[in-house]
Amino acid sequence: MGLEVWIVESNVRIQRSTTQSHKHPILEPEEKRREGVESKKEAEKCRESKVLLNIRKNPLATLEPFNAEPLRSDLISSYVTPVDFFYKRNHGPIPIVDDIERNLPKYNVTATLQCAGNRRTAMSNTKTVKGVGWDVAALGNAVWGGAKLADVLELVGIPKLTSATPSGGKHVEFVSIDKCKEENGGPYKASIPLSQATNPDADVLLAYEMNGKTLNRDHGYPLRVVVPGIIGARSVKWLDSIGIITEECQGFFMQKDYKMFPPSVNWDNIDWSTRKPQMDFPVQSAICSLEDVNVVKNGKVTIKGYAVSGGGRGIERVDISVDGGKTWVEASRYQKAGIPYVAANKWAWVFFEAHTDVPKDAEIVAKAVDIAANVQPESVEAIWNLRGILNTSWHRVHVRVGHSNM
Ligand SMILES: Nc1nc2c(c(=O)[nH]1)N[C@H]1C(S)=C(S)[C@@H](COP(=O)(O)O)O[C@H]1N2
Ligand SMILES: [Mo]
Repeated sequence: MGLEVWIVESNVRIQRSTTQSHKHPILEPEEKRREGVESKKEAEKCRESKVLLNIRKNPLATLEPFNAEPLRSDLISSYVTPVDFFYKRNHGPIPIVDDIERNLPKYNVTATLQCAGNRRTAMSNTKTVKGVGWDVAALGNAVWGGAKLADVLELVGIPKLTSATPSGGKHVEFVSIDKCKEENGGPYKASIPLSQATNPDADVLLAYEMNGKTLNRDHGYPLRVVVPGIIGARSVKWLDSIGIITEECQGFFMQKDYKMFPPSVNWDNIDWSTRKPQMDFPVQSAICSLEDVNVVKNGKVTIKGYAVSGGGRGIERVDISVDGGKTWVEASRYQKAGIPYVAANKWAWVFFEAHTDVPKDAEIVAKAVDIAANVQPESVEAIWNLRGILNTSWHRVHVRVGHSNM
């Protein structure tokens, strides 16, 4: 993997090889300038390919860090999200890293990565929340290619299905090489439980490919972690080192961010230590074939979108309502065109579709149910939280039935 291994007393550390001409890329002022240019170029490229930059809708977002999501309709134009249409979420400038060797068995895992802040803008409509203002497309579904973390850990003497090492290691920490202001210029980092990391069925990857091609810089080139079924924040990009630690990672994004608080907590009474870092994401769905207040001609609409749940829970059902949730019809679901969905791929989203008549000025609603019978909550108020994460409330779109003279 181009990873070097040290075993230091109780700590196991795996680090990216720093041999040959490797320079730490973001220390060089020249490289740093190039980085800025490169990420702007990437941004331009995305604009050309019609990815809607978040910056256009949200004055708080900037090109650096580069945050972008596609249009709803582009998101569902392909089951496997093309790299250009895959949302980008960064906390610092995008670094440049040398390539690595690849010498462990390669696995391809189709998994949906979702930012915990997906659908945050709608949560802010209830009461302002802090964070990047995403619409419903801060997620994507890719075929990730790479080595299983369980195999890498076995190489350094940690057997499969281990929950604690003899010296008390219980968590696996991923440290990046990027620099984030929230970490006072230090790298982005996160951890997952050792039991998950060493479970081959959890499909945690050290990925170097996305949709059959070498990972690009936006998405973590040369090596990133992909942890299926949990919020995107734990899938660390531009991996520099992996450590086995006793307590979960103490980094900013584990301890001072990406935690789910109740609606009663505000910025004056928040105590970050009272909550665990968010891992699994709950059941989610959104309508992508319609924008708010689309005018439909003849009262017939096609309602299409995605549904996905965390923790490997498949989607049992997607219900659609055209009267704000009074009555429902079940949508069809598919992962592969023409093949009925029977919880085939537990890490990947399903697309849903329903054709229906709509009354005048309809409120169209989607709600998904996962295989554990978890249902999306009806109201956003009930799950409002100050960081605006995990808005999984029923997705509602308003349409009007128009006449030809409108
Ligand atoms: N090194 C590093 N890894 C990171 C981030 C980051 O800023 N730096 N952002 C995280 C967040 S919050 C998300 S949602 C995903 C986004 O992955 P993507 O940009 O490939 O879609 O990467 C995660 N990994
Ligand atoms: Mo995120």
